[in-house]
Order: sequence, then C-alpha cells, then structure tokens
Amino acid sequence: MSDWYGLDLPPIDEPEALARLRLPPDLEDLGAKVVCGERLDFDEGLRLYAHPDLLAVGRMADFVRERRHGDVVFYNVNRHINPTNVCIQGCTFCAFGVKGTMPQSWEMSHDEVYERAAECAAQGATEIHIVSGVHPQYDLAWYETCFRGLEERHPEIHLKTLTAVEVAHFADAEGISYREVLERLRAAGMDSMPGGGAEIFHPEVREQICDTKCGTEDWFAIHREVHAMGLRTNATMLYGHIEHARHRVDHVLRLREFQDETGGFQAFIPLAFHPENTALDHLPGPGILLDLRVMAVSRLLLDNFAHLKAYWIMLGPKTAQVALSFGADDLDGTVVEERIVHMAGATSPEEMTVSQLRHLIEGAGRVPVERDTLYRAVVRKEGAPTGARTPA
Ligand code: V47
Repeated sequence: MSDWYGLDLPPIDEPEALARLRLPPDLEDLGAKVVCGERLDFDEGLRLYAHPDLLAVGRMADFVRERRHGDVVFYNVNRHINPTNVCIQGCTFCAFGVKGTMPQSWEMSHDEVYERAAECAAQGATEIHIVSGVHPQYDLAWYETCFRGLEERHPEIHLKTLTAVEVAHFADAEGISYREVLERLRAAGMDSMPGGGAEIFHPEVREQICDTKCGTEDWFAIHREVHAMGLRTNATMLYGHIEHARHRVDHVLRLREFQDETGGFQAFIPLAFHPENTALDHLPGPGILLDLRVMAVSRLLLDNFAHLKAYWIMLGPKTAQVALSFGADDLDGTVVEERIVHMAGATSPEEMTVSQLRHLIEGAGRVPVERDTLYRAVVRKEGAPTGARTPA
C-alpha cells in the first residue's frame, strides 16, 4: 500500500476506490493520485479550483476525510473572549479593530475576563480562545496577569491565546525576541495558539489588505517557535476578497511545506470574508460554492494536516454542515460570544449549544465526538455540565 500521509491506514483497493469516485475523465489523473495518497502540486491545485464539476472535487476531498476520520466529526465546548477591540493596525478586511475613541470600542478589565471565564467554566468548557486588537496599553504584562488569573481560577481549561500578530507586536514593543514573549506567555498559562493573522501570505495580496501588521515570514517564524516549544497551533486563510485561486493555492502550499518541517499545526480553518463595515465593503464576499470549493481543495492539498475546520460562525451553520461532505471533520465549538465577523455583518448566531452542534453533525449522517483543544475525546460524567444551554 502507498504511504498515506504517514498514517497507518488499512489497505484499500485503489482501482475500486477510484471507480467509486465517479470522476469526469479530466479529473481521473488527480483522482488516481488522491486514492494512492500522492501529493498534488501547485498546477493541480489550480485545476481543482477551475474545474466545473465542484461535486466531483468534493467527492475526492470527502474520500480523503473519510480515510482519516471515518464517520467522526469533532466539536468542542469553548468560549471566545476578546478583551479589547482597540487596534493600531489598519487591515482593510477588518471591522473588529477600531480606534479607542470610537463608540463601538471596548476595553475589558481582568475581572471582566474572569467573569466570562467563570460562566463558561460553569458550563463545562474545556477551552477559552482569547484574541484582541493590537492595543498599545494592553501589553505583554497585561496578558501575563490575565492568563495567570485564569490559570489560578480554572487550571483545567485550555488557554488557546493570541495570534502571531499580537506576539510580533509584544516583541517589538518590549524589544525582546519572539521566543522570550512566548516563554513568558507560556509561563503565565498559554497552552496553544490559534491560527489567526495568516490572511493571505502572497505579497500581491498581503500588501493590499494588511500591510502594517506582522508579515508572512514573521507569522511563520512565530509559529515555528511555538512548535519548537512543543505547543500546537492552527492555521487559517481569509478568502473571498481580492485574492485569486493562485494566491489560495500558494497559501496552503506554504503551510504544507512548513508542516512538513515542524508538524505542529493541528487544524486548518478557511475563513470566509465578511465585507460589512470594512474598507472592502464594495466586495460581495464569497458564496456557498466558493466556501465549499475552498474547503475541498484545501483538504486535497493539505495532506499533512489532520483536521479541517468548518468554522460555523463564519460559514453559517447550514453551509458548515454541507462542508462536512467537502473535506471538513470539525465544526469548532459553542463559541458563545463572537465579535470579529459579527461586527462585519455575520448573520450566524454567536452561540450554539452542544445539542445544536450534535444535531448538525448527526443530520449530516456522522457521529459527533466532543474533543478538547488537542483533539482528545472528552468523556463527561453523567449529569456533568456539557456546555448545553436551553436553545433560545
Ligand atoms: O485573522 C477578520 C479573520 C481571523 C474578518 O485557530 C475576518 O481555532 C472574515 O483566526 N471576515 C481571526 N474573517 C479569527 C481566527 C480563528 C477563528 C476561529 C478559530 C480559530 C482557531 C481561529 O478572523 C483574522 C482574520 O483572518 N477576520 N475580519 C472579516 N471581516
């Protein structure tokens, strides 16, 4: 059997698997590579973006997902907390970051963060996801105190905190290395890092949408340090704005190459651009067909990523459910409070209960499995809180 992404999977009858994909003749060569676990290259990625038969591309991605995960779809019980949205950056795709003088800005105290953490702890959350704008007064010491306070109060909750953009800012502001920033954050309680700030790595696009913040090399340098410290991170891609297919393929291939080196990424999360209240509000944003194609092509190219997340907050629950047949194996979590895309016009709810998440997964014919941040199955004692609230 061919080597399948380094995983020890049972052998399959490759010709039979290819036949079951029912591909049009001009995708059969790619299908043959996919069933044998052979890597697809840049031009093949472009072909997948251009091919008119989206469902055939989706079937190939679903094959890869099923080989890795069978019927299982993951979700978690988590809460997002954004201590402040005041931001000195000026990313054109963003409606979340604002100047401190604007009425829609907020600045939480440590106690306000702890109140939110106590609420989610009472609901059985296993993860708190913390990111902010780049606020000049919310310095490294502010977050160290915050994480220590959370760690003391809820040592059992995993802190998935800050993006490479915030880490780069602290290193600049303090005149210390990325590693020193990260070591201090880890000592304070950081357990892993989310995948934000990646946007689009290609300079043709990055220079137009976020030229003031941490560049592509720095984003990777920071993730490299986190991985070298033995912690995991995620990776994202913001799509559906000014980028083209070649920029998306370039983006995921840079991630694939890096993952070959470090192996520290857990999940890839394509993020669907929401234009409202942003400097790019003349753009329509992606439709469902692009949402599904990005998921499928990413699954096919990222052969060394274990998980692809259909982040329901950005896709909306219904598209996220369909994306489970286009390569995604994870819906993310209960979230509870989401500001980044809701300030940019998202119409999805901000919270889903566990029963709603499980209902979506079961409706897709899959088996829901609650995971922690590191994708270990969570086993709850009977009667223990599960993050479930009464649906509104
Ligand atoms: O980097 C900002 C994106 C990201 C908009 O790692 C927007 O588990 C759409 O990275 N329309 C932050 N997207 C969020 C993020 C994330 C979310 C959930 C889970 C994880 C994880 C990571 O949000 C930013 C940017 O790419 N974003 N503005 C917008 N208008």
